[in-house]
Amino acid sequence: MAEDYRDMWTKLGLNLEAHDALLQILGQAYADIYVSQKERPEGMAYFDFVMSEVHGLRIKELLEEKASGRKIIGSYCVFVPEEIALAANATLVGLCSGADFALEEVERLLPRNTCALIKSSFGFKLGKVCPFLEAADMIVGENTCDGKKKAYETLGHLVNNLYVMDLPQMKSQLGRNLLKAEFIRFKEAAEQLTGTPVTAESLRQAIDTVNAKRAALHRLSSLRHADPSPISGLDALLINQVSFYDNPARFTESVNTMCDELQQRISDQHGAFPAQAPRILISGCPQAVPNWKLPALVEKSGAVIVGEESCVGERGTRNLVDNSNTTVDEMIEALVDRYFQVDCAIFTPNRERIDHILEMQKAYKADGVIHYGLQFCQPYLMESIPVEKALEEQGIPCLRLETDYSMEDAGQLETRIQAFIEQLQ
Ligand code: BJ8
Repeated sequence: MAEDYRDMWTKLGLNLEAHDALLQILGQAYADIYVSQKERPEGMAYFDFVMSEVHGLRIKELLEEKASGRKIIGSYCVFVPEEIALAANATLVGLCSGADFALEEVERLLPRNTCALIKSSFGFKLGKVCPFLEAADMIVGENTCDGKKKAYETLGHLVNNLYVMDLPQMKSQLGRNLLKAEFIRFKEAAEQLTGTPVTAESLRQAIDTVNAKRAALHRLSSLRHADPSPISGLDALLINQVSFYDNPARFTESVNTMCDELQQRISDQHGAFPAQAPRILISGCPQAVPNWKLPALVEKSGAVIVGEESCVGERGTRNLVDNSNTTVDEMIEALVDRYFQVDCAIFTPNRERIDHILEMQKAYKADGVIHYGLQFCQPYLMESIPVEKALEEQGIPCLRLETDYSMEDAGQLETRIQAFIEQLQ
């Protein structure tokens, strides 16, 4: 890192030795997986820089925000509305849960058969290696899957200010009412944390900021409809991952600059992969940073990932909030309208998700779909079966994978992925 941040990390209470080890592994993985790619757009330089400074400059910025009176809220789920946090003078950051850490310690607190994402969130806390987590003034958990819901009961003893948001499980009127009540309760909690009331003006501005960020990501997605795709799936995933912790306005500008370049690439027929490369849609569990295992294996096998039906992808970003309202209450309604459409597998029934996968397959002209399920993730593994059936009915090849964050199964996965890709050619 350009500057020495060790003082800052010590003050945050990080375990410097463990943190050094983590950065070392991450730096190496990033060089091997990302920097080694060919035909990368120049605009990726910004995201490379953000990654290289993710525990440095970005944390320094957040601490400066805190010093000026702003608060930091950390979250694990795309149901937590960034708009409300921003309007209450707080910055929302995603707490990445994409790598194994301190597994032995984690498995003293959680059953072994807990998904890697939940274990990772504990590992980062127990190993004291996440400066975002340590810088956060409030951490928001949510009642989504049973694993997360129960794990937060234990996490509450490990972190200072855990706030748990209840979430509906059905897309009914009662479910919608619950989401609205919970958004209002979250607004009050954020206001109490920051001492800043949410006003119609601050909420409207926050809606505009987050809409602009999502619109830039929609633009990026639509450019990936092109054949050849102007950007690799790895790079597009990285941009989606960065969206969870970068400054929203700066991120939006950088994505739009990148999209200008991609537009030019499309006119020049300049792909990240050759035009005949098989096109893959990934669907399933979120791939939080630095979980790059699956896309690295797919793209190494010669296929290009053109879209992600995932919370770190289109499930998390699609739909904007109606910004034509004037009162806080109307704006909360508009937020509920938007967020209630997120088709997480915790909902039952969840036909919308299958329809969205079918829509995405068509729009992105995907030759096949890989369903990515984390081991022990009941909601997504259960849904992978009807997803596969719906795709098969349309004659679309589907490969269902179940994995975790370890590299132990990489060889086996690669063989299955290669066989699947061959079948598409
Ligand atoms: S809206 S997908 S971000 S809950 S992988 S922890 S489901 S056992 S992450 Fe998620 Fe919000 Fe839904 Fe999206 Fe549980 Fe499955 Fe683990 Fe998961």
